Amino acid sequence: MIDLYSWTTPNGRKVSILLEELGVPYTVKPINITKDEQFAPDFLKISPNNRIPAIVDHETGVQMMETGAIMLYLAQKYDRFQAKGNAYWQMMEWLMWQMGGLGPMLGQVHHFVKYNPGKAPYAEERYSNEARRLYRVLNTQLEGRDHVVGEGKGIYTIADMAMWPWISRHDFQQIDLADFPNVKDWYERLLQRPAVQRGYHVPKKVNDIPGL
Ligand SMILES: N[C@@H](CCC(=O)N[C@@H](CS)C(=O)NCC(=O)O)C(=O)O
Repeated sequence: MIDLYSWTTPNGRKVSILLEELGVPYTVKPINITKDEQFAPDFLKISPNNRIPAIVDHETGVQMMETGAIMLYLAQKYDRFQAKGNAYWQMMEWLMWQMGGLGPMLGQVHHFVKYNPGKAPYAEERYSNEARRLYRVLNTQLEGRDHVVGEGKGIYTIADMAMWPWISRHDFQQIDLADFPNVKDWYERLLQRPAVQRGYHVPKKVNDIPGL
């Protein structure tokens, strides 16, 4: 059995969506980051960076923080939602792009534009421009494809699951998905998946899923 320590955020939802897609049993341990529960000593033993999500896999003894690592671990453990051959490295490429670019930059947009507007105009402009640039990159990658990686139409991998919860907050980022039609189609395609919908509402439902 896997314990998932998480909260209702894009990073948390990446892993709950993957666990729902895998259909494996897991127990959710809510860590309310609005109440600083991520700093509790017991949680720090699992996630020394005091961030959610984290997992403990009681079957293997593995405990981990960092979504990129957690998703690779789970994809490898169950041998699902990972590309093979050269496409494996393409999956790594886009997973790293999400971890180092899309997630952190959109996170900055949420911080400055959504939650602290007017306090730092330069930061608002810089991160909003960067967000639009990243949406353009993703839109180009999705041209003619159903998924971010793989040959032809592509295959559904952890790279898609890592990006989708960030794109689900396009309203926070003041992004109109109509400006990025390939991203919009991809977003709506994944939105129809029952596992994505279930994973979004972990550890609890706080709002309707945008676009549903
Ligand atoms: N690189 C980390 C980022 C995790 C992260 O930033 N989590 C946020 C929620 S989305 C958090 O726990 N924030 C609590 C805090 O800032 O103290 C990952 O991918 O797991």
